[in-house]
Amino acid sequence: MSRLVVVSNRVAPIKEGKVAAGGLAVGVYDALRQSGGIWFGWSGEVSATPQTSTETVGNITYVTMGLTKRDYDQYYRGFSNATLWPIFHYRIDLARYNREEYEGYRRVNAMLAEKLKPLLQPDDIIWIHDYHLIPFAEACRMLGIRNRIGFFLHIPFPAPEILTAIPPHNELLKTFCYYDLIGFQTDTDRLAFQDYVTREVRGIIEPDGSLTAYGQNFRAGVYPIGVMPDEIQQTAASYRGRRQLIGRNSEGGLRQMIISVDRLDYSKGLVERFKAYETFLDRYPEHRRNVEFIQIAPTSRSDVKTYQAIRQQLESEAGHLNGRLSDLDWTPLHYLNKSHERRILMGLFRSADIGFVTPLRDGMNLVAKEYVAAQDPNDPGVLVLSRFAGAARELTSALIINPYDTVGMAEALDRALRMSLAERKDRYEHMMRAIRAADLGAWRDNFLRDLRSFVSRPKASGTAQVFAL
Ligand code: ADQ
Repeated sequence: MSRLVVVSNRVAPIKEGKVAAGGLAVGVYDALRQSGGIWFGWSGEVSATPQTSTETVGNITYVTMGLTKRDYDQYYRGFSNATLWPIFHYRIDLARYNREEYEGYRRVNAMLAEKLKPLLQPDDIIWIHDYHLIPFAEACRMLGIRNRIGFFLHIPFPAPEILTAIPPHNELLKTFCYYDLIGFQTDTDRLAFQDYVTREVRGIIEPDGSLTAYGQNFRAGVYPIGVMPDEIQQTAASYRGRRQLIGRNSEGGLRQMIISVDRLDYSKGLVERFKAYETFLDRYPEHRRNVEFIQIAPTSRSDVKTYQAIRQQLESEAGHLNGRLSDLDWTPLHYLNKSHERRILMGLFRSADIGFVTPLRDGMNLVAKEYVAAQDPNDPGVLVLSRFAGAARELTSALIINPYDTVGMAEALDRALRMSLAERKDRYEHMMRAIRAADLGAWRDNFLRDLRSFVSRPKASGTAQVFAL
């Protein structure tokens, strides 16, 4: 089997025997272990004289490099996280565009491709991950790299009208066409991409379903990322610290528990969620003192301005809610800015009566799947899930909410807390079937199978007219 070369913004080596980290890292690691290969990317270091480091463990070589402050500011903090991330999550209002940052983004992609080139063997398969690296294949092709290259977009692909807010959208989209295969989380994302290709740049859909644009022939498919349900179930069931966080109600019973776990990001809908919880306590006062909400949200990208603003806003919302409603023996909202061990998170998921997952926009949202997989099959909790998470396409038996509808979310919380065991089990079983059918192994295997088997059409096929603008 040909070697696999994975390129992602960050490289997450997993040590043998250690408890598995989050989904993506495990899927990539397993794929690399199967075929041997290289995991290549940024080390997370920023310095005046960036170093490259190489470490081989078993059949995987980890190659990481540092970035200069200028590269970091322009490529990572700038174009990736202040332009692409908000626009791809439909937040034009939070996006900024700066031409130097875009040039820095292109420059770092080209620099990474150059560093990768000498490490490649002719039949290596290259798998690129996420929005930081969209132009990577084009940079490789410019260097004469002819290997098969696939790309997986972990975040949503926006509707063309939103995407065109990025001034060099045409140039950026052109770089997508140098991949052999582009993977999306949902069909909505794939269709938005196809829409852009066919309408904005007049690319065409070939009879075999592949796309031709800018003189390139490539394929776009849907590969929803999944979790490892058995591993989660085991980890969750073995956690012994259950419910240590939760207080007791006036009758001495354990309070009901709602849990949310997210990176602290404006796309996750935390402000709307806090408001919905407050509305729920106001509209259904009978639940007061009988329920506690735990929100775990470690800070991320804290040097990007919009992330500092959302953090402040959440602290103020949480303070307001607890100040208004808490009692000496009851704190309605526990807002924790810490990262937690995976073992503890899965145990908390299992203990919680509701998984409250309400992003305004999310590529997939693995927390939704992890919450369901962690449940006790004999007494499962209820998933309350935003229609704007990719996961809502598969987890149709969750209570699906619209995160812009505060009262609707409050009603869903009330309904979930009152739901009969029979209905909870029905919904859980249905969701578990979906989770098993599209687990992490299926995501990895299906993508790599399609990438390995794709044969591009000859450039000037009889029916294909190419309109390269
Ligand atoms: P994220 O936006 O980071 O991922 P998500 O899919 O929920 O979002 O994945 C987060 C992962 O980190 C989960 O495995 C979760 O358990 C873990 N995690 C979150 N908070 C944690 C904490 N406090 N402590 C420890 N672990 C924590 C991006 C896209 C998503 C897409 C994924 C994978 O934005 O839409 O689902 O990639 O493709």
